[in-house]
Amino acid sequence: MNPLHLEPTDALLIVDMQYDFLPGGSLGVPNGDQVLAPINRLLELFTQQGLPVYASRDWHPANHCSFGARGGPWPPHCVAGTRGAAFSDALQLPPGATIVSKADTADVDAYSAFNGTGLARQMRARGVRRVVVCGLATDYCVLNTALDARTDGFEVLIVPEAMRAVEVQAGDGERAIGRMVERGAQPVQVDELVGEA
Ligand code: VGL
Ligand code: ZN
Repeated sequence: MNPLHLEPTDALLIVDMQYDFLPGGSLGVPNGDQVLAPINRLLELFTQQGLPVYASRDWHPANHCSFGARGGPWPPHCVAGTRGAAFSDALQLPPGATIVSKADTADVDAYSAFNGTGLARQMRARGVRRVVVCGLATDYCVLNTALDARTDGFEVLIVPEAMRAVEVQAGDGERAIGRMVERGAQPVQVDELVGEA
């Protein structure tokens, strides 16, 4: 395997590891719990290296426009302050992690952690140039987050083993990975990532 050295300008961005997206949650992603172990390995690596960690969360009001009652495509999920909106306790977030709440007003949805959050500005202010993206779900929030990271000028590494897809249609996960790669995101395995050179 090709060792890929982390750099001081790297950041980890964990997308939406919340109970409602895990099996048993109101919008449970199939096998979503399988990403906890690889994400915790990424967390250990980034924390050891003193690199910044960002964790996004879907943080909807109870009357959010993406919910069926308002004509949206999804069951109610990740209502701010509820258990379903909490990060999984199995996710070993370090105390210094930056939490990024998104889609937190009733009439706007945002799949991307960069959409309406000021995240790009925050990252740039911290000197981040490359973002390692993982989490849930590959075909919605991970996809849009990785594409926005590219649009905002960041280099992007994606970690397929550390993401899972909703797959409203079979193949959506693989198609999403293809779209990210097409836009310059580079797939990597956790085992390939090693400490700063
Ligand atoms: C997501 C559907 C609705 C996600 C969020 O985190 O991928 N998917 N809201
Ligand atoms: Zn949502």
